[in-house]
Order: sequence, then structure tokens, then C-alpha cells
Amino acid sequence: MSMAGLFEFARKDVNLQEKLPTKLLRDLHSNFILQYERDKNGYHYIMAEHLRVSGIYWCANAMDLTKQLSQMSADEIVQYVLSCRNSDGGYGPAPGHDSHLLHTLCAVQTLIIFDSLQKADSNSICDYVKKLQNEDGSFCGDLSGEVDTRFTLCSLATCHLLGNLSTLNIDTAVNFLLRCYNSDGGFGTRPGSESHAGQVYCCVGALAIAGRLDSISRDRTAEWLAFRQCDSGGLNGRPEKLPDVCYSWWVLASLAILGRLDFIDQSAMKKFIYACQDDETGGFADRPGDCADPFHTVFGIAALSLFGDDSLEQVDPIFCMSKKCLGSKQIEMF
Ligand code: GRG
Repeated sequence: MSMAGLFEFARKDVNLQEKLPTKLLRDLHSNFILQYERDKNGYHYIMAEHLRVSGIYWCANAMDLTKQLSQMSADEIVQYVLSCRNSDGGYGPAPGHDSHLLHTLCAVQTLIIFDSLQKADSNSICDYVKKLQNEDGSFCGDLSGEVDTRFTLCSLATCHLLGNLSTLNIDTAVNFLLRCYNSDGGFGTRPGSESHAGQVYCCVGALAIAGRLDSISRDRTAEWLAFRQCDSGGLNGRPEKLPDVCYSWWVLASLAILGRLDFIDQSAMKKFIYACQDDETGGFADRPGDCADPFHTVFGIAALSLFGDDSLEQVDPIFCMSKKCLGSKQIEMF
């Protein structure tokens, strides 16, 4: 391949056409989200059983951040989430499914959003999380043994939100995270793995919860994150990949935690996020013109909230929940 060809390859991007949305279509998004709550016999609801509790958190959080949570059936949702609890103390994605850290954190986040955390057994949840910590400080997501820095954030966030962070071995957890810190400033899933923006969010968030952000170079990490911005204004997760609206959250929230939001071109980024909205059905897609879904919807909305928008609740960059519902559980960062 010629040098020119290589250069083109490195600049993978999308084109923003003129007819794409240029402002936040807030009220359309609540209709989009509520259809997932209403249509329980529909294809999407049935096919999503393996990730339902995560899906419930994405939907409830999107409704909370757009100040429309009161339109949801709070009691029914809380009862459903509680019914996903297993005897090991963790939560699965749906009743009868095995526990997993991803769903356990989402269950806790959802209960907080609906002001129902007192209905959960905090001690048994923390015991469940503690058992998944390995000697080297890393965490498995469940009994299958997969290790990933995502699970470090899930563990520290869950125990912090339940007011029992000290049940975990924080020193070894931090040591493990630092072994996943790469010389380019990013973090990977495990020591030696490629830097990825999703993993940077998990590691930076976990270090913030641990009170150990001083262990890394904020500027070096923020520079790696800033390089994720493409000409369209959208952000990718790693070099030579297409932008995706969810990285607007993973990257921007990491920069917010590091106190480096100004490293990015904010107006170009907003333009890309607005363009990912579906102006007929509501919801956000990964990229302009693709099919909208609740995952990209919540992270698109959360990213816009970080820029400051009066029609949205202010979001907390570590926990991806409104500051209003977190109250005193927020972490003082500076
Ligand atoms: C929100 C508090 C809170 C916690 C969530 C599970 C988790 C903790 C974070 C996930 C972070 C992460 C790894 C995000 C990336 C998700 C994603 C779109 C992965 C796709 O990866 P590839 O390799 O896509 O298919 P690319 O974009 O690299 O081509």
C-alpha cells in the first residue's frame, strides 16, 4: 500500500450530511425508550433477555437524564430488578440467569435511580463482589474466570455505591490497573493489551474511586483520548476505527474525570452526537443513519449532559448517573 493509501486508512471516518439533526430532540427520545418498557412481547424485548438488567439501567438512566423518569413504571421495574438476585448475592440479567458483575452494578445503579437501594441486601452484594477479586488485584466478571479491567470498575463502583469500598483490597486492585497502563497513555483489558477508550474510562474511573488518580500522567492519558477525535467531530475507541457515539461518553467522561475536557473540540463533537439521532423514531445510533438503540441513546445523552445542557440533568462522569440521584455518593475529584 502507498503512503497515501496508509494515510487514508488511518483516517477512517463518516460524512455528516446537511439533513441530519443539529439539535437535541429530547422529547422524541422518551417515546423511543418507553416503547422498550411497553412492548414486552416484542422481538427486541425477548431477544434481549441475556442483557436485560443492563438494558433497564440504560433506559432508566436515559429517562432520568432527560428529566422524564416519572413516565416509567418505577414499582414494576424495581420488583423485576430485585427478582434477578441470586443466592450468591449477585444479580443476573434476568430471573434464573447466573450472576455477573456487569448486571450487579446495573441493578445497584437502577435501584439508586428509583430511590430503592434500601430494598437490596448490600452486605451480600459486597460479599459476592469480594469473592471475584483475584490475588493479583484483578477481578473476574463471574465464575467463568474472565479477567478484564471493566470488572475492576464494576466492583469498585458497586462497593462504593453501597458504602463498603473497604471490603475490597484496593491496593492490589490499583496495582493491577497500573500494570494495564500502556506507554501511549491508554489502558487495556489486561496487562499488555492494546489501549482502548472503553478501558481507559474503566481504569480512570476505578482510580478515581480508589483516590489514586495521582498514579498516572493526566496529560499523557488525556492526549491519547484527544487523538480519538476524527475530522467529523466523532470519537473512535482506538486508532484506525470508525467513530461511534458511545465513545463520546467513554472518552469525554474520562477527560472530565482527568479535568481535561478542554482537550477536545467540543462543538464538532456535539455536531456529531446530534447527527446520530433518529429524527423519526427517536433514539441515537452508533453513527448517523444507523439503527437507534437504548445503549447508544443513553451514552449520547450522557455525553451531551457533560457539555452542560439545561434540558438535561447533570451527569456524574464516574458513575454515569445524574448527580441529583447520587447525592452524597458523588466523589470529590479536585
Ligand atoms: C457506566 C459506571 C459505568 C460502568 C460501565 C462495562 C463498563 C463499565 C464499561 C464498558 C467500557 C467499554 C469497553 C466500552 C466499549 C464498548 C464497545 C462499543 C466495544 C466495541 O469494541 P469493538 O472492538 O469496537 O467491537 P471498535 O470501536 O474498537 O471497533
